[in-house]
Amino acid sequence: MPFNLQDIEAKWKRHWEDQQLYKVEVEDERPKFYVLDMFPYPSGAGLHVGHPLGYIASDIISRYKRMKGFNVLHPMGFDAFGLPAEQYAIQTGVHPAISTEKNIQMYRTQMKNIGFSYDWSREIKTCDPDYYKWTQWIFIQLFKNYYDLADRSAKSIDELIEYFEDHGSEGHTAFGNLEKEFTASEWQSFNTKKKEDILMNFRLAYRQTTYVNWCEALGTVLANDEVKDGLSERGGHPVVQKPMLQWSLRITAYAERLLNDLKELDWSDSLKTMQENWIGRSEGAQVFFEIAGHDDNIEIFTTRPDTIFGATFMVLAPEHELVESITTNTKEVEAYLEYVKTRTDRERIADTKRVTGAFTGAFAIHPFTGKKLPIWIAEYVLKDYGTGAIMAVPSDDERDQDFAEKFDLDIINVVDKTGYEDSDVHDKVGTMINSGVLNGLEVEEAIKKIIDLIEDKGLGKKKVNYRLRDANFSRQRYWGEPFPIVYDKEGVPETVSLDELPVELPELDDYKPTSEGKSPLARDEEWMNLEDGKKRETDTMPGFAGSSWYYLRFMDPHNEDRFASGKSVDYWKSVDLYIGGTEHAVGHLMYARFWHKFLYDKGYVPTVEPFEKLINQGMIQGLIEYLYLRKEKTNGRSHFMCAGIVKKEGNEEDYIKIPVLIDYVNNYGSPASYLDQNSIDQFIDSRPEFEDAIFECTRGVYVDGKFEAHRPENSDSHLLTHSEIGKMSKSKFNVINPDVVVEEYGADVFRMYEMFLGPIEASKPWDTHGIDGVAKFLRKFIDLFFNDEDQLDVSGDAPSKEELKILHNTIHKIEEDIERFSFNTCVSTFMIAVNDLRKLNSNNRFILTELVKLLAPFAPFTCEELYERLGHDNSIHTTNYPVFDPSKVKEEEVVYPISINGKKRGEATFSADADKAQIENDILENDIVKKWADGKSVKRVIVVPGRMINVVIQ
Ligand code: ANZ
Repeated sequence: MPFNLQDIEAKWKRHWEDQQLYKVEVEDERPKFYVLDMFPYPSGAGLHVGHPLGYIASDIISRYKRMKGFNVLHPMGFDAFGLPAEQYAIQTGVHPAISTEKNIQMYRTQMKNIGFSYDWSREIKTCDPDYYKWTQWIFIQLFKNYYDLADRSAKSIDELIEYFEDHGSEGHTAFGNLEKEFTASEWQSFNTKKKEDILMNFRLAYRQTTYVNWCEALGTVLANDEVKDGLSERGGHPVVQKPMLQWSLRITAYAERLLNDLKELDWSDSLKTMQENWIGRSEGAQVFFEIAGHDDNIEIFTTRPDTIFGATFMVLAPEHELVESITTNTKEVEAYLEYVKTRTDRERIADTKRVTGAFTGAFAIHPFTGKKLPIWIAEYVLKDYGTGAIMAVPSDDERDQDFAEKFDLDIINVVDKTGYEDSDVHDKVGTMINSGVLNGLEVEEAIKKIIDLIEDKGLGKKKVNYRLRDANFSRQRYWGEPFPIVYDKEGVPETVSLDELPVELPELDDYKPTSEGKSPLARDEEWMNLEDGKKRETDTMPGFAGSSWYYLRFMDPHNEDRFASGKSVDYWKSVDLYIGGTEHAVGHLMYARFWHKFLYDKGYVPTVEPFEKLINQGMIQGLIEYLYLRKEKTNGRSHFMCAGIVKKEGNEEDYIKIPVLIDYVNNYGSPASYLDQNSIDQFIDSRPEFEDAIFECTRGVYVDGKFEAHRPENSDSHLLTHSEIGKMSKSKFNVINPDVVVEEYGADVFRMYEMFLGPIEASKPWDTHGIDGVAKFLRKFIDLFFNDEDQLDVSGDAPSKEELKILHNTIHKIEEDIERFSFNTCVSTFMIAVNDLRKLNSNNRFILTELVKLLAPFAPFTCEELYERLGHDNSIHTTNYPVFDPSKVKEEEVVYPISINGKKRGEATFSADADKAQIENDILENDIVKKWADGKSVKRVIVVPGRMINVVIQ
């Protein structure tokens, strides 16, 4: 081996950094290409081999585009605010900024080891005050704007104020809910607080009462996934839904545009569908039902107004604002409300089998029949969807049907589906019956007719509803962006002035939330209380704040006067290629699109979408080894059983599976599938709570650290585990650190191997069986350049036709495959090319120089070294990409299949540039044709050049 792969890495890493090879600037005359990875949260665990999969793909594209003459922006940064650092701080007292910085350093080193061509001069961290200054600035813009439905654009709230001054609320076109209309003179007479309360209904960043998961015992608000069955995941304490005033972002204003603009994006269909479902557009009607003996109406949203004659009762969400005023059945309702408090929205949606509810005692009046409909409250009606109230049609809605059956309510069939045998209750088909004026109509006609009637009678109107909810933007945590908001003595919020930005996070001694469920910032009185009795907002922003616009900051990361200069956003525009995991399909990608559209409306960015093309890399999975733990203890002891015993004799439901550590590093994908005495000791070390557990295997039992044989003593007794393929994660003990692989094989082998594992979008288990094959390929490639004494040995002769053909076929295939992001097939193409050149004993300088350029995006270290050894003093990564010449791969001869009367009878070879007329002529002299003609006449010859010849004989 002329050089060791690992030895050259340090040299080139330093060199690229010294030369600032990947640093870019705006260059107006050059075309740009912006390739972005979803930036990571720097956790203490570091990168595992799953993370770089997308990074390697994007790096290949970046290097390829650079060599194709593009000015490539390829940055990296860190999504650095978040819960783990805060929890670590609570446990250890180490400030999150310190632990985060340490983790970032580890990530940066790991990434540099893999040779990514990031422009590190643009690195950003969302927790950096210079960065979050602009996150706060965007929040202020959202606060100061509303969405105008007439213009379909964000507008300054001052314009709305002006409108109210002149016209009152009548005819306004702002997106939002107004509780009560007012005139211009009423508006003028309102005090500041009242005006602010009204404006809060329209601002794009606004405060409203939302429900949080409140755990009294832990004294904290919990995220949805920290709650299970009404209990905190940590500690199992009761969690209730508690109303709290919190900041929200009015993303719902953009629902329609977020949906429509999806069409133009080069994203996968599955990703688009996920976003469509999340936005959840439903067409239907809003209908008002009077309440007997009350002035108030119940407003419902239905997608099936045609079934209105089948409505036999009404259901309100338990949190509906009318519940209190209409309830006469107080005891039952109060008890039910207590129960609902323990249920998260997620559980309420998921538990379709749990049918619960309470009758309020009140009745609504059916707008067409005048019948009295009992009004119930039930958890299956959600407060935040539609209007939080429904007309229940048990004949055509499953949940309503279950409810009616359980509580013995009427069911009236209104849709006759006998003509539609294969249809089920969800299909909008059938003929209307028992439905007064609608009788005899088909469902689709009935929907149109009833909406007309509803509108004519002033009972409501046609309406489009979206499932999308406004985004809760407050967290009662420390490690996030402070809000740029202060409250005056009356509690009216105002934004801090721009020259006061950033509002920096203060240092604290204690990072726990306060006992009232406020953020720990509320403990820092000095920070919170300002002169004139004003107070700062003490909540912080959620994780998605900083990640909603980071791609813009990369365009101009050090700008102190603007989030990014106009010049830079006009040049870089939006991300051409974005690569990341599907876990961000709806959260991050939806919020970023929303912020981008808002900034577009305000003229800050020139494009309507942030990410033109998006690829979701698949997950690299790992083997997880599980021990089975019996749910019921044996004599008060935890009891682990051999997987084999459970599979054979046990009932899996009676066991809990506990992931255990397997020795991956030494075994590379062939883990021990059993635990011996030594491993059990290790397990107990890591999980001391199982110190006195019993470990039972087919051959005996381990108790108190000793093995007792059931059967004749057997020295290699062990506890069989059960293996499954699953997520690679620290908690599953199956994480493989790329550093280890890079150290053993070199970064280039690691890069190519990850690509070789399979299509970028597919999930695949980490399996190192093939890694030696890739290492061998790279060695063979290098060997083409050197003789047996490891000296460079390339021939300066003109390349032969065969060599040129191999080269240009390779250029063609690699280029085509890179353009369609098929990197695994690129690796195979390289392998084939090297084998073909070896067969020719080729060491041609020209061919090898071109080939090394083709390989450079994949194996940047090796190719840079080879290029230097070939005598170049510039970097290979800034040279021009080889150009495919079709004439070099043209076949000299073409073998044609000959068919006689449509049946293949033989073959004939013609020169590749023989024209049609010539072939038609020459084929008549062909022996096969002569034989089959056998004296008969040739009626017609059909030639498809390059493809086939058919001779018609009669
Ligand atoms: C009467 C009806 C009859 C309905 C029927 C459905 C079928 P999507 O498509 O999801 O928008 N609904 C409305 N608001 C609700 C809420 N807050 N919680 C739970 N359910 C709610 O579905 C809209 C339908 O879901 C509405 O149409 C309503 O039930 C219910 F044969 O009204 B329907």
